[in-house]
Amino acid sequence: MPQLAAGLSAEDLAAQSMPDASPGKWHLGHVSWFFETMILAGRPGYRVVDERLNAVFNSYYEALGERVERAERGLMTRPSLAEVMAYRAEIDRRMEAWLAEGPSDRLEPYLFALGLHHEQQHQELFLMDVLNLMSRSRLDPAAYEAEPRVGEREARLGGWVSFEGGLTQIGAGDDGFAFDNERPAHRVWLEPFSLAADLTTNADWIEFIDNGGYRRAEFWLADGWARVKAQGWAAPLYWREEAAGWSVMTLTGRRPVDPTAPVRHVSFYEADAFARWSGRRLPTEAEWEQAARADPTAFSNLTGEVWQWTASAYAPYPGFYPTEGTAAEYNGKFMANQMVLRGGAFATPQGHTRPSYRNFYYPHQRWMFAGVRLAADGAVIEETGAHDGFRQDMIDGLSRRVKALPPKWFYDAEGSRLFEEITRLPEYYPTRQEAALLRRVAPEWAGRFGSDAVLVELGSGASEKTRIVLDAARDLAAYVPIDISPSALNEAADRIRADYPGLKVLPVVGDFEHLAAPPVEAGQGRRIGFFPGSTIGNLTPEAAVTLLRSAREVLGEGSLFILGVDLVKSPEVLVAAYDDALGVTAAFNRNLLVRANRDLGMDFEPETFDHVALWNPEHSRMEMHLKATRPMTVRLGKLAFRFNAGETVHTESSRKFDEASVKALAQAAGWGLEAFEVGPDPAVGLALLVA
Ligand code: SAH
Ligand code: AVI
Repeated sequence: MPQLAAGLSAEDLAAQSMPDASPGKWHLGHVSWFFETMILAGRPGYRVVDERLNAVFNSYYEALGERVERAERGLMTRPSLAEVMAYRAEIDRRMEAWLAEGPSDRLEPYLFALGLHHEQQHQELFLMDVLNLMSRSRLDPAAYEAEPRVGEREARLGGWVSFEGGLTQIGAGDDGFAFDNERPAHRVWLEPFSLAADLTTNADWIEFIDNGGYRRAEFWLADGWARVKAQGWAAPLYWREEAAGWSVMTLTGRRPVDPTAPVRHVSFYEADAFARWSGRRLPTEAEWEQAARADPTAFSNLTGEVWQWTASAYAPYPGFYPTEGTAAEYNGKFMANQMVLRGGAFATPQGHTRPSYRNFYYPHQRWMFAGVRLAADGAVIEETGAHDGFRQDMIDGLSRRVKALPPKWFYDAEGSRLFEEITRLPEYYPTRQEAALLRRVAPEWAGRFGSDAVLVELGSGASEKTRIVLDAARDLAAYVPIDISPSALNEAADRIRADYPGLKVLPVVGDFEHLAAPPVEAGQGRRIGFFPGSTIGNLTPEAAVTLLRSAREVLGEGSLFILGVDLVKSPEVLVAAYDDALGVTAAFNRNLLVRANRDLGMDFEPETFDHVALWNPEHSRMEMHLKATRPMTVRLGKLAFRFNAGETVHTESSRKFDEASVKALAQAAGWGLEAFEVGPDPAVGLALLVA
């Protein structure tokens, strides 16, 4: 074969047209042909429905005679769809008769199951091929209004899941249906490894592109680099760069690339280059299977989203033997030059896949629903960049139909300083009112702590209210303030150390939604949780229950918990507290954008966003929003987020409670409500909970 540019043959170049895809009606005929050929034709005296259709619907079976080559299938205008459907109806009729009669030998039941699984494979192929055809149209057609999916996409879990490795077993056992290539089950040795909890996203891929991923040969296998050059790969298949950013062809038409969605339509070569660029690698198929069997709930989208490339060549397992008879050509004869993919795609029929399932494609192919889950050697201690969480929340939050950001990102050094300024404003009553109420109840409640108790404060900020508790409980063993804002936390810890010399002060920088046990130096004394300021109201009701439940678990049986809540009151008083005359709360709100510009290199113009504070009676909460005063596009690297004039980002909710809602919250989280005290107007409440 003559060799062309970069070692690619004419055949390789022809692959840019689509020799792998078949017309829909071919799939329809072929799946019925399979039943006829594999089962019915084996019976003595059987007469085929139409001899000529054999060559049309035979996919790749050498033993079954002549056939139309795959790349030519699209050229056939006959048989017509009506003829194909008539053929299918006739095969269905004959198969029903076969079913009524029952199998005549040991192999037939397996071939029947194989035929059903084969048909499911073609259901997915059908969608792959339809999408490929659509991608070639200048009209950007859409086949569906909503993507046909086997189930909902699962939310990201974050981080890595580590496995010790050792001797394990992979492959399908004798029970249930499996393809011949999944057998026999056999032992393999695994070194310690980790697998990413989540699939690689489009945002990750855009970073790879922006970082020269498709231009830097050092990331690529030689064969892959030859493809990049010869076929001009610069992004996944179906992606197009437009003024507004990347778009992608989908079954629902051409759409903006969703940065939060798992990447699709990448070849093995691209997956491998991406992994090398990431400083990671692709998992072996044995690692993938072991992880999927041992800890399936530790991962998101193991199946139901994309097939995941592995680093394993598609080869026979030790002891492999092909299915007897004509179906011998089903899998085994492809065991060279292809790579294994594991998992399952959004378009894979329900129940079709299993942990031992081995999908396989050539390393350059991209039209299937294939993506990436990274792996690494040994245990991965999460060394996330300082701003990774903020970046991820920003991408997720601005990609939503109703834009929103978690309020925890308010608290950089400037945000913490602005919050302290808020607490001194005449309109912001909660801090003063809560401090006064705490002074009233603290002596009695501290009397229940016992000696050597450990005060664990969530979202401690400046630790000002803490002093009221410390003054009332002089025999505390330790104080453990937890806050996401390092500057506020450490400065407060220093001040408390200076003013309470006998007290062990053990600050923990962290997210109180991921609570860990107090440091061992705190000792074993009774744990007293302290969560003032109505910061619990900044969480969704579900997250509030989750946090209190995990606090109960971490603080342990017999612990106490002092919870501060703001109470429902007149909207005028509430709105004034969140929209003060001096504009400090507005500055606090806009500081989120200032922070995004500094930490993430974004290009918000904070002054073009209005501060909005409103009372939402339906959810019993104050809301803060930032409202775009004109249409604009904001960028995060190559990602672009569009704002219409008047569109808002919801930056904070502050839920307001009453005694009944506090009691319900405490009980849902497994705490008992021991006491509930309410101060004078504008009223706030303090609850004492017991584990
Ligand atoms: N407890 C103080 C401060 C309340 S302001 C008071 O009542 O006045 C809220 C505090 O919680 C801030 O210091 C902020 O940095 C912190 N915070 C907000 N979200 C957090 C999170 N997810 N994890 C840890 N700290 C958080
Ligand atoms: C920390 N948190 C309880 C405050 C609140 O009232 O929701 C934050 C705040 N937002 C605007 N002003 C103060």
